[in-house]
Amino acid sequence: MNIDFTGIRDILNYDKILISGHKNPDGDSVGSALALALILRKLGKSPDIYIKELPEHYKMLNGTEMYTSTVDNNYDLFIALDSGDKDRVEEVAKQFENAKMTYNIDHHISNTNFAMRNYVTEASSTGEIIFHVAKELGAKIDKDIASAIFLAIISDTGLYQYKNTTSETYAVVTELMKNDIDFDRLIRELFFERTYEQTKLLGRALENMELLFDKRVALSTITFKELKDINAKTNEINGIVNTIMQIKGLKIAIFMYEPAPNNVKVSFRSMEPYNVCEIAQKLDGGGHILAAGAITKGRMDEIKEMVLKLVSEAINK
Ligand SMILES: [Mn+2]
Repeated sequence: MNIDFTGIRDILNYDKILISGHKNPDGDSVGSALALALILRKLGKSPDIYIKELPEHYKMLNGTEMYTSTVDNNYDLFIALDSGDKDRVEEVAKQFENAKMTYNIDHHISNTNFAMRNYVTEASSTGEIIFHVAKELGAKIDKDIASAIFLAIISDTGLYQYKNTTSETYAVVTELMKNDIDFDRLIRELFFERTYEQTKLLGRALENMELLFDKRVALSTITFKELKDINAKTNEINGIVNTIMQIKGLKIAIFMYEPAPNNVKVSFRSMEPYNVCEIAQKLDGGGHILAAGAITKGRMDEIKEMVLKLVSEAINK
């Protein structure tokens, strides 16, 4: 790994340490923060890890009781993880400003080097960097640390399917596997497990799906009533749009549902060169070029018409 770790060992000179990932934490944010906290705990430190609310599907990791949403105002050292810029730690921005020393460990090439010390390099995930941090600090990787780093890596690489996966990533995973981690359980729980209601909901969504614009676009909807009938919670909706996007030859996948009456959430996925972020922005949403979304007020049929008009413009451009 091509990274200058000069000064990283100074972490051990501080006593009151706060570790933070980014807002709306993903698996890399959660896993790398937990791994670093466990590493520091092995070295005699008791860091706090800030998280507003730990998403349910990360609770399978050991050590998650270390996460807290109540933090003090004054820390000696603030370590920001997986955050490309200072805005990403907004919920603890005050703690960042107040800290005597700040570290920034991240793998986003767009990182703005916003801390006093910055350890930024291209890697599959922040978790992959934390593996090397453990070596630098002289901490022995154990099963819990290895599991947290493993979760970070599989989460950011989509189980090694994205281009950010490198031979170095596999080399790190090879080391992690020596710690007897429950990789099968972690992979299943993170990527494949669905509740009964989620499975019913997916079935209904696929049944409701229409193929449009010369088979280039697929759209599906779930109404508030259908959601109630299946007894599904709104956090069980995740991933339906990705399943739709798996259709061979599809360019744009759209999934719309009503979390509440007259409230419609729209999710988009696309293949290059189609930019669904532009479409989402016209609905006051946003996201990435190939994955975006919006929450809109109004009736499902009205919003669907609006969405199809925007999609038609984008696809016929
Ligand atoms: Mn990441």
